[in-house]
Amino acid sequence: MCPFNYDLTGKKVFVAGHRGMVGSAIVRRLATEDCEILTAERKDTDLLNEEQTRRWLERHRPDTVVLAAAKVGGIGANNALPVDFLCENMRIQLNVIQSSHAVGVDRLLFLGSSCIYPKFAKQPINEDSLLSGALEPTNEWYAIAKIAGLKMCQAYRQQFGRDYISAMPTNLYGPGDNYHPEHSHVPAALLRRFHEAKLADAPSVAVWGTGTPLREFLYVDDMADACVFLLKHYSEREPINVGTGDEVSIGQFAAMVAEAVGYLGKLEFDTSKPDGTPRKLLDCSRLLSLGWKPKTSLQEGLPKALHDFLDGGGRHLHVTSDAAE
Ligand code: GFB
Repeated sequence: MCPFNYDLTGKKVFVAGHRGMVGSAIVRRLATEDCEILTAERKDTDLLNEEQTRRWLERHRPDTVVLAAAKVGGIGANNALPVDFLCENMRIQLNVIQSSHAVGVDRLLFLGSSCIYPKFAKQPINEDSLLSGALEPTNEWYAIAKIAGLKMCQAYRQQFGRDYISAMPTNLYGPGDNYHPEHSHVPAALLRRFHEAKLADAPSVAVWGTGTPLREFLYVDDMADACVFLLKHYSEREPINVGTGDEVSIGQFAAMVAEAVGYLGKLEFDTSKPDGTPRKLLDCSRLLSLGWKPKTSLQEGLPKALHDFLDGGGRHLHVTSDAAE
């Protein structure tokens, strides 16, 4: 159980990236706490702009910052846009973390990604395997930026005593996802593609890669719950993994999505597309030992994600970024 306790009561909590899948889930979750939630609209405050970020933080002076703003996307987007993934993420992190320190924010939660760990890390992946081997090439740009972000948190802790912490989520899915056909992550991509194939009565549908890679999927509202838990109970230099402990092959996952959608055609693996990392199951014993665990199984979460897709219609179809994961 956790000895550290941070009381959110009456605190001003800035959620950077509140329009993204993770940021919006964190706002939903924080709404159940007795705190004041602050958000900044991109049209007024662009977190890629240092001056605008600094001015916003000076004006609002939050007690706590959750950095959920990022350029995100699946394997296709990471491969196609390395400059965007590296530079935009580095810039957002620099602006938000530096300015938070400058205006006196003492507590900040940075959200990274399981792709920070080496491609062939020992499984399940422990936080200590950071920087112990080469990264997966399809997402090394994003991974390098996220590693820099968590290192910034550690550096501000070491040099200025700031209580800046980092959480590393596994692959996320759920309401507010990006349903872009090429740039999304696998859950949103397949929900959309299978739904469209069902409507078109298509005899078969493509699934990228060989179907053999293993992935762990966490429902985004569970991730948001973990973030609030960590804000309240975690105050260490080391990053902390957030996952479910369960993994499925992409082939099994595709079959589950097809079932949730009600698509009865054939799944065809397109091996001209990349598989990415073969396996990345997180070791979440550090988080479990503090007393947190996920609630939503894939069987429960996938229908909710499908509902969001059907409900949102075209709302998300052309969004390419702004959530962290
Ligand atoms: O979700 P995804 O892009 O993330 O792909 P990664 C996961 C697996 O699903 C890969 C396969 O093996 C893909 O080849 N897949 C099958 C598909 N069909 C599709 C499809 O239609 N779209 C997509 N996107 N994948 C990401 C990183 O890697 O993980 C990010 O690129 C981030 O930077 C995220 O770290 C958590 O797990 O491969």
